[in-house]
Amino acid sequence: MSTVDQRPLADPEQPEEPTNRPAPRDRFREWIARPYARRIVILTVILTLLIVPVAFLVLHFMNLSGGPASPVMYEIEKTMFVFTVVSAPLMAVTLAILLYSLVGWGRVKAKGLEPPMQESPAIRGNSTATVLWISATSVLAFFLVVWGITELATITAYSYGSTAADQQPNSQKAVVVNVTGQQWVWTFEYPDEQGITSPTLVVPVNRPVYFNVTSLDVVHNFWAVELGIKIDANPGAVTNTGVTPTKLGTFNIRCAELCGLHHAYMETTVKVVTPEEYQAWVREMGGKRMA
Ligand SMILES: [Cu+2]
Repeated sequence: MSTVDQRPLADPEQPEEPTNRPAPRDRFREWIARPYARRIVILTVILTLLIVPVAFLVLHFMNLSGGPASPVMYEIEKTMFVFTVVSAPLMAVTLAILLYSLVGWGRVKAKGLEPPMQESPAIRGNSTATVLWISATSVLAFFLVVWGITELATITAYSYGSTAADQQPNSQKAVVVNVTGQQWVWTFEYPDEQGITSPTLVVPVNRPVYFNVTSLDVVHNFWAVELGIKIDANPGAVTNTGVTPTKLGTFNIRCAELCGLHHAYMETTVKVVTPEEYQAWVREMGGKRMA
């Protein structure tokens, strides 16, 4: 038995007689009456309902490692979640068609069956479907663009301290840290604390920290994961970013720019401590900051 479809293909140059075309509502009824269409719609709904809690769980498990440890990271995680939820139906319908095609048509082929005959006019060329698809995806995309630009402004304001002081989580004088990347270590220098240096970052909680970032050799990228800040470390130039840590704990710092053989091991930690612990650490490191 041949599995090659011998039916004549529709000639796109010769559309059906308009008088024979059913009304859009009837076409939709015919379409949804097809068993595979109904199964794909049901699969889409189930997958949408699955994707949202999975996204929530992923964020939850990410937070087990300590984040979000700053307002910036909180905004970033909120944005990741909103983007996932809004794109979930589109991801679901794509996955539903893919899964149904793989499983359903795989079974047809395995059993040596003929593919089902066309049951009603193809949805291709249906202007109602086209308009619905384009409007729905445009509205979603527009929402995400507006959300993204708004969040970007918020995050930039938090990171660079350009927000008015009363909108900052804390308006105290910033701790300044000079960050230097080199193959394959980070060094943190505190110019306001007699220039003490440390291979790990230690900062007080609820106080702005301002970073001057540079590199001694190639391009690196200073990424404080749970604090939600990330900026290039370029040789011969200084880049700036800032953050106000709002959670006590030890968090990750990584290099986020492929910089050579041991790039993957170019990591250290940031310890967010109480102001008293910070003073004690500064004294222990040789600084003499007054309380
Ligand atoms: Cu690097």
